[in-house]
Amino acid sequence: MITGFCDGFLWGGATAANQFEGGWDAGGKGVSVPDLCTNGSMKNPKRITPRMDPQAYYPSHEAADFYHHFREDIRLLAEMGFKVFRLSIAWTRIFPTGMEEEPNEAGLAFYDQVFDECRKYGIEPLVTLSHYEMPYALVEKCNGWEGRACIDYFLRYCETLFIRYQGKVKYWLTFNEINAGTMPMGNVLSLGTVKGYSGTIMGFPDNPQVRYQALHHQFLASAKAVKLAHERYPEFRMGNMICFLTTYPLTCNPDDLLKCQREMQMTNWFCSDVQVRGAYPYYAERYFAENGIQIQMEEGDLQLLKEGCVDFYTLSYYMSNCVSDTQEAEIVGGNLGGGLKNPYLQASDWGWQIDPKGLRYTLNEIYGRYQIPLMVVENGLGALDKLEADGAVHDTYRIDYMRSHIEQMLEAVKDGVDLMGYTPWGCIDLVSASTGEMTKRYGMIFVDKYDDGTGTLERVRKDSFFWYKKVIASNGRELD
Ligand code: BGP
Repeated sequence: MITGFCDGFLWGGATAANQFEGGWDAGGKGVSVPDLCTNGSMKNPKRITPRMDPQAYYPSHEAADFYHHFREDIRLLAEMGFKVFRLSIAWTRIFPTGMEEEPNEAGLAFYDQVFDECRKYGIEPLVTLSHYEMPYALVEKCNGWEGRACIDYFLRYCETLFIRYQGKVKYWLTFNEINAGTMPMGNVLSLGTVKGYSGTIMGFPDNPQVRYQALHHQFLASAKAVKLAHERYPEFRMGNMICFLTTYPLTCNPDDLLKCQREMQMTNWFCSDVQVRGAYPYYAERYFAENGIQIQMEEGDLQLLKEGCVDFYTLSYYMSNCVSDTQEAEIVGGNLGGGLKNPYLQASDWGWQIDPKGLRYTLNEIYGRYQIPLMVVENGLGALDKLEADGAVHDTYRIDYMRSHIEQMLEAVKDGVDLMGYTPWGCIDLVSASTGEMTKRYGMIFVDKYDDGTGTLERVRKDSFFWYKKVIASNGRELD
């Protein structure tokens, strides 16, 4: 029986360009969808504006300013003992409108420096090609991913990155949380199907036909990128990325169980069935028919999906929810979508239900279905941290959260799951994707930056920094 994390387990942390980098117009960078998203909160949802509103505050513009702090930040990650650093490349830094023939050299040079800095400390970069940030010019041109033309624009971008960084990057993820496209929130976050829209990100008039068509184009783009990598760069390892929203039936009434199964299928399994198995799953046909969805395909599309299957499966896991077809229950919030309250679980300050054992269950379910290596590339607790007068941040609640999830990952490993690594979210404080807040902090490193844009941007090691350092040094054996 396996008794611990494998040698070479990839311990690290995760970020995304639009929430972390800042420098939104530096070095020739173009405007992306999140650059037009204002700040918000749980009560006041953030808005997207088709043009910059001089009265509004746009948190991505400076974010945590990794753009100007990357050397210091990577040094701190190295001090924690990181083996891997998950980051995304901003498409608009490389192709400002997404449509140029030639890439922007200043953007490419920036990531050269970042990867060189990682390598200096023996940190393996794990690069997300697209993390919630479509070039806004492509929204205007073809309503984001609804336009089939995006596939070729994206491929040119991927090819440019593969050529440039082939000696520096081995692990790639195609689309962050691609299953966001199965939910209305996906319109703004991942699909860019918001041409001309001005309003809150929740208030967007959803059209499932458009969403699933756009998602089909993302599937093809992902498959093409994977196929290209496999053909030309056999040393690359290509992964998908799913926002895993673990769902339980609220009761043992068979109607609740069937509802739960349907939700698990279309929310969690649908996209990875396409990306791992290379074909639309059987249950999608009925869902499409009953929801008036007809996906337009061209000859060769289905073949391409077969030829672009990923090598490993990655997920974000923060919480679980219940569903019921038979009973009313309190509604709780959550990542991309909420659900019903589980009486056995506690929730975070933002209402996300904390469920470490659900992670063990989830990893077993995924591995049982696909039997390819897995990696948890996001997990963590968004919390209100306090910088004390003595300069410390005592985030014991975060340590408790992480410890309990790592313990359950270890149980999953003992169960026989092939787990490659763990990159908790927002290892350095950054902007929240759902609310645009800075106060919703995930990091083990505090960034002196606040919701109104003030702050010195100074970096401070939290208590969790020292704890996680010990965890990594002991390969997950010392969790106290
Ligand atoms: C995931 C996203 C991340 C990240 C995280 C936490 O859905 O991939 O970009 O932000 O959730 O969510 P939030 O920032 O809304 O707390």
